[in-house]
Amino acid sequence: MKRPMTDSVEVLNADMAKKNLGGHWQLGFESYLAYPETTVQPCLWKWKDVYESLMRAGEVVGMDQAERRTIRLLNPALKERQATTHTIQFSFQYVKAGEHARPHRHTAAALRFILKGNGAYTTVNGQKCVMEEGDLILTPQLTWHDHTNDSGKPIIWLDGLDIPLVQSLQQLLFEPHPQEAQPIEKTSDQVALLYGHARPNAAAAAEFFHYKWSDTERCLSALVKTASPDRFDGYILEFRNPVTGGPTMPTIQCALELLRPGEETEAHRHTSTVIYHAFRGGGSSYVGDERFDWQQGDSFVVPLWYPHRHVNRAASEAVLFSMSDAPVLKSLHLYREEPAGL
Ligand code: GTQ
Ligand code: FE2
Repeated sequence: MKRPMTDSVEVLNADMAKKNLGGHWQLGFESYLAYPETTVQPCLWKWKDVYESLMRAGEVVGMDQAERRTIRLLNPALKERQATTHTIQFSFQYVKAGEHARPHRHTAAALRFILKGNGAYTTVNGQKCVMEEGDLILTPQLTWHDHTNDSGKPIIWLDGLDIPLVQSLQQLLFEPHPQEAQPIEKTSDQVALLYGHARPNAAAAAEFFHYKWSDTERCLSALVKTASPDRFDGYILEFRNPVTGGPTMPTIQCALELLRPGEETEAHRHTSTVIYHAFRGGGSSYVGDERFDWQQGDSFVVPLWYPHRHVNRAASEAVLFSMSDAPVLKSLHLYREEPAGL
C-alpha cells in the first residue's frame, strides 16, 4: 500500500480508525493506575423511603402486572445499567397475604434474606422452603423458583442477584415454568437432615438451599462467647456451601457481621464490592470520605478499594447482612486486601 508523502501519528491514527484499528499510543496514561478504580459510588438507602415505596407498590402494582413486585436499589453512578453495583442487583420484594409469584428460572443466581414476616414459602426445584425472619434462601442459577404467601400476613425480604455480572458476560437467560406453581416434592427441613455431620453420599448432589435463622443465631451467639472479633469485620459469619465448604454461590458471598456495643473496627480495603443491610440495631460506617449513619432496615454500598470501617455507638448489638462479589475476584485471582488508614 502507498504511504502518504508526509506521514504522521495523526494521519496514521485517522487512517487506522477507518479500518477498525487503534494504536496503544492512543490510550491516555489514565489507564495505567497502580490501584483499581471503580465507577460505583458509595450510597446509603433509608428504610423509610424503601418501605413507603413498597407499601405504595402493594396498592398500585398487581401480581399480574409484574413477574415480581420488587424495588431495586439503584447506584446513582450506574443509572444506565439500573444496578446497585457493577456485579450485584439488590432489591426488596413484597408479597401480600394470598399472593403467588409464578415459577420461573434464570441464569442469574439469586438469594433471599427474610426481613419482615414469616410463614410464606419459596419453592426451589420442588423443595418447599418456609420462610422465617433471618432465614437465607438460595436459588442458584437455573433453579426453578416461585413464591407463595399463604401465611395470612404480608412478607418482605431482600433479594440479591448477580444480574449485572451475568449481563456483562452476555449470559442473561430467562425461562417461565409451564405450570402455575411447582409441584412440591419435599421440604427444606427434610433436606437439612441430610447435611449434618453424618450424611449420605447423596448429599453431595447439592440441593441445600435454606440456612435457617434459628441455626445462624445459635452460631452467632456461640461465636461471640468463644472467640474474639476480626479487627476489620467484627464477629463475622460466612454462609458457606455445606458440601464444598466454598462460597455461598460461585458469584456471591453472603455474611453476617455482628458489632457489640462500643465496637469499632479498623479500616481496610479490598478489590471486592460489598452491599450491606442493617438487619438489627444501628451504627455508623465510614466509607472513603463519607459517613453513613444506619438504622435497622437501611442499606449501603462499599465500592471496591474504598477504605471503610464500622462503629457501633449504641447500647445494643448491631447485625449487618452483607453480599459481596469476592468469590468472582478470588476465582479470577484478582482478590486483594490490605489495611487502610481512615
Ligand atoms: O424473586 O424470582 O429481585 O426473578 C429479581 C428477579 C427477584 C425472583 C428479583 C427475580 C426475582
Ligand atoms: Fe427469579
